[in-house]
Amino acid sequence: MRVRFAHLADLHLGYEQYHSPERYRDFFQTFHRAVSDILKERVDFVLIAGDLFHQRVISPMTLILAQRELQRLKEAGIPVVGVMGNHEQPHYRQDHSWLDFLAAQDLLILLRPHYQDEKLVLQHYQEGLGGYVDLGDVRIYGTGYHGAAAPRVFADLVGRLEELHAERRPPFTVLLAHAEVEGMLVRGAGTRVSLTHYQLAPLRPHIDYLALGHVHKPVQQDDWLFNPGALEPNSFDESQHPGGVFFVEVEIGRPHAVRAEHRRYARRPFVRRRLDVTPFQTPEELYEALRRQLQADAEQFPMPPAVEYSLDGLLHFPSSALQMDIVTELIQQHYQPLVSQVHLRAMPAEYVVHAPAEHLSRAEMEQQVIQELLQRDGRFQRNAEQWAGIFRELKEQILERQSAEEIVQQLRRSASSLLNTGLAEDVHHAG
Ligand SMILES: [Mn+2]
Repeated sequence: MRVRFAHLADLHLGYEQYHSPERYRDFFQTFHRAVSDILKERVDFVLIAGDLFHQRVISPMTLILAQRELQRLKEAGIPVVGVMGNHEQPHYRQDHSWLDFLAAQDLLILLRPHYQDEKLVLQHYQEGLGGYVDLGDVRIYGTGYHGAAAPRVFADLVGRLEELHAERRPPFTVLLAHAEVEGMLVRGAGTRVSLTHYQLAPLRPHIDYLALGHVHKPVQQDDWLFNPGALEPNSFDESQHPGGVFFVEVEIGRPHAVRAEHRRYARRPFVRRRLDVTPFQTPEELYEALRRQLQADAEQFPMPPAVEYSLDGLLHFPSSALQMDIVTELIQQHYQPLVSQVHLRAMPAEYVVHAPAEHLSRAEMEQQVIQELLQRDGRFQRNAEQWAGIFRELKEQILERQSAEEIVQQLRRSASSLLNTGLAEDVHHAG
C-alpha cells in the first residue's frame, strides 16, 4: 500500500512585509506555485503545520486569496489537514479563528485535541472538531501551538495514544504540530526551547511521521521528524534557509519505507551584502569603495530583489560625517531593489575594547575593559592598571553596601596614594 502526501507550514499569508504590496503578493504567488505542483503530483492529502495566516485578524482580500488556493485542492479531491499556529491563534477571549471559518467551508480539516476535566480528549474529527482524522490507512493526529505548555500537552498526548493504540494501532500515523524542538535553531544562551528530544522519544512507537511547523527552516531528522520551513522568508535571516514543501511517499509495511523530497519554488531574491569600513579614513573613501564593490557585483536577478547592506567594522571618522542617503542612493542605483535596508553596524574606533580572554573571571574581565578605556585618557594613562583596580574596589564596596562616607574615604586614600606615586615617579624621572 502506497501513500503520497505534501507537507507545508508557515505560509504567513497576509504578511505585507516591509509595507510592500509586492511582498504581500509574493507570499500568495509562491503558495500558488506550490499548490500547482501539489496538484500535478496528485498526492492523497496535504498537511499544513500551522501559520497559514500571518495574523489572527486578516483582511477580506487575504481570506479570498487563501480560499482560492484551498478551493483548487478541494476541487481536485485532495483533503487538506491543518493545525493552528501561534500567529493565527484567536485572542484568549475568542473561541474562533479564521481557520475555523475555512473548516466550516470544508476547505480544511482543522485538528486540535481539547481538555475536559484536566484530561486530554482525542476524538475523530467531526463538524470542525477533533484531535485526529482517518484518511484510508493513514491516521493523522494534530495539535496546534502550546508554547511553554507543549511538554505537558505532548506527555498527555502520549498517554492517550498508548490507550488508543492498545486497542488498534493504525497502519500509518502522522502527528501534525506547531512546535519548536531543541537543536533546530541556534539561539542565545538561556533561551527556552519548547520541546526536547527526550520529551519526544515516547512518541516514537506511536507516530510514524512527525510533521512540524513553526521553525522557519527546513529540518529532517531520522526519517521521522520533518519541518519544511517557510515558503517565503519572513526576514533576511530566514532567507539563508529557504523553505519548501516535503513530498512524501510511504510504502506502508513493517518497517515503513518513507521517502521525502524537499522541493523549493522560485521566489524573490534576498540579497545580503556587507562592507568592512575599517580601512577608510574619510566618508569619500568609503563611498568610493562601495562604488567599486557594487560594480564588481555582477549577479543578475530575475526580479527586483530585497537588499540588505551592512556597513561593519570600525569607523575611523564620526558617523555624523557619513551621509547615509548617498550610501542608500548608490545601492538603489545598482540593484534597483524592491526594498533595501542599510545598516550602519560599524563601531566608532575610539570606543573599541578588545574582547577579554574567556578564561578570566567576571571581575578580571571588567578590570581589563576599564583599564583599556582609562589608557585612552591622558589623565589616567600612566597608572591605568592601578586606577582600574580602584574602580574594582569601588564596585565591591558598593555591592557590600558600605556607607557613602566609608566609600569616599577609601577612594580618597587610594587616589591620593596613586597620585603621590605618580608624582614621586615624575620627580624620579626628572632626576
Ligand atoms: Mn510561523
